[in-house]
Amino acid sequence: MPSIKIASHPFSDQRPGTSGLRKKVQVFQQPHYLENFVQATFDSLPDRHGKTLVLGGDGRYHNDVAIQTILRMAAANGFAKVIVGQHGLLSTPAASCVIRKYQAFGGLILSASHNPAGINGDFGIKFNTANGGPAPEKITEAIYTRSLHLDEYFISDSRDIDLATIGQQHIDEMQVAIIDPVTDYAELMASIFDFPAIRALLCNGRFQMRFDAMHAITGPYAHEILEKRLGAELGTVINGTPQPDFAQGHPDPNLTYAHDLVEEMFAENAPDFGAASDGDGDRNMILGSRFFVTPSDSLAILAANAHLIPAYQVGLKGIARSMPTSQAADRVAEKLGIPMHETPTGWKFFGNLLDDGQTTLCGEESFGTGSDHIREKDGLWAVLFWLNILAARQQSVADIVVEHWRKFGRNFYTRYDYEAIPMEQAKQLMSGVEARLAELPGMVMAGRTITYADNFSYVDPVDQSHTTGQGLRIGFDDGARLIYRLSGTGTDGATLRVYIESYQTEESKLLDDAQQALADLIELSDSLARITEITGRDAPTVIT
Ligand code: G16
Repeated sequence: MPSIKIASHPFSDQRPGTSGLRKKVQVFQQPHYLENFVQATFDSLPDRHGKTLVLGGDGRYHNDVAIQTILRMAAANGFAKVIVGQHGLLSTPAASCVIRKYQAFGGLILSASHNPAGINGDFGIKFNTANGGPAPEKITEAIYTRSLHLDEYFISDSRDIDLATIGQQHIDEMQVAIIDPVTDYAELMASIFDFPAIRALLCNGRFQMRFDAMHAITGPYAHEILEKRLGAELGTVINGTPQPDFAQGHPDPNLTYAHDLVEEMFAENAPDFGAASDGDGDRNMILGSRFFVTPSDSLAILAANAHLIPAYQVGLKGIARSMPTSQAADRVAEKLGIPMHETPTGWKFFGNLLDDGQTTLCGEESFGTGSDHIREKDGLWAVLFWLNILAARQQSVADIVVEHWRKFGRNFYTRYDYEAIPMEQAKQLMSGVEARLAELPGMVMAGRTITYADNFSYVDPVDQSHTTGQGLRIGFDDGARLIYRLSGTGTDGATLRVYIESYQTEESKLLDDAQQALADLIELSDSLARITEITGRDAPTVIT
């Protein structure tokens, strides 16, 4: 079939955000909208000819249609081969794993992560480079610039490919390899962790675990790895069949949205260990019996226990965290005598540090943890890491966390999200705080002295790229911090995120409730930014 050139017109709203282009499904369904973004991406990659592309998504509504379109466009744009997950499925971490394993030129991942799906939900697409990680800003900006002028795209005139059958097919000259989406990833996990020890824990007749796949992509991965390869009892994985609308849920593994799991983990006779992952499988939430582990604490605890994991026994090269993530991991890095890196929000900022061997573990407060095994955060990897620690230490989750606090002190932490506020209000609020940054240092607020106040910027130590405007930080003399930031992943108005942290070493206060321990800072965060006054909201949409 010949490739054809289709006349189109530029779209003005195709600038990728924190993680690719995310929009309402209906936006993506506009004629030429997806095609324009894909062509803008291909045009930004002049050396793509004759190369291999990886393709897959989290199975959300529109995934199937978009996959076929992209396959035809890849054929018309000179790719020699596309490796695609069966049924068009690949979790984000699995896509990163496959890109690296088969030394592909890059990959397109179709997902809007934890955002709801379905015809009225969100869709998304992002490009990952040959290292398996999200494209850096110089590429995403080039894609955006190209999209502003693009008025034609190239697509093969061929029919849809049968994506149900594993094996080789062709579109014109291009080879399409349909692979099992789980196998390569499962093998990678087995090479990192002590599977026999985890199997012994899961099969000891006492240990109970629950994993909530939230009707999204991690279901098949969790069934295969936890139940089949590691012998966990059938039923360990709940909500394990991916659905295009995620059963009308919100597949964000936090205390609000993972309610099935949270209910069970906080009931009498709760399982020993609970975990959940998100829409595309890169996030994780870790729970013990009636115990929640904050993502920031989780990163610190993984780092402090990494010597128990086969792949990390050689030692960690460094730890990296996004700026709003609590400073708990910094204390572990200090103790281990390894570098600690603070980056802007967005996994893409870890890529250079990982490629350059400057860090081994990375983490974000937004329920993301990962390592140099791939270049994306990785939900099931974090779950297996915890299982490996539990198998080695034979203690409860709560005991491990409390012991950690006794040794390192506790970083109390909470995040307040105000979702879907009008953009104008969000801008007014942020510029109001920004205007005060210069006068804040030296002032005493919430019983503490402010030592610095700035708008976070970052110079990448590897390529010296400079990123500015990454969140307003107010730091106090006792280690406490208040941070204001606008989300880069929302699709509805603006989402204001307020990150609140304090540091406590007094033994008698280590087990205090976080909301109470942070009450004075929470109050200050509202009055300082005039949140209630400007937005009219008297409570956040989500507290984590
Ligand atoms: C994405 C990025 C993460 C980031 C998160 C939250 O996660 O990959 O690095 O921390 O968004 O971003 P924001 O605060 O701007 O909404 P995911 O899981 O949505 O791909």
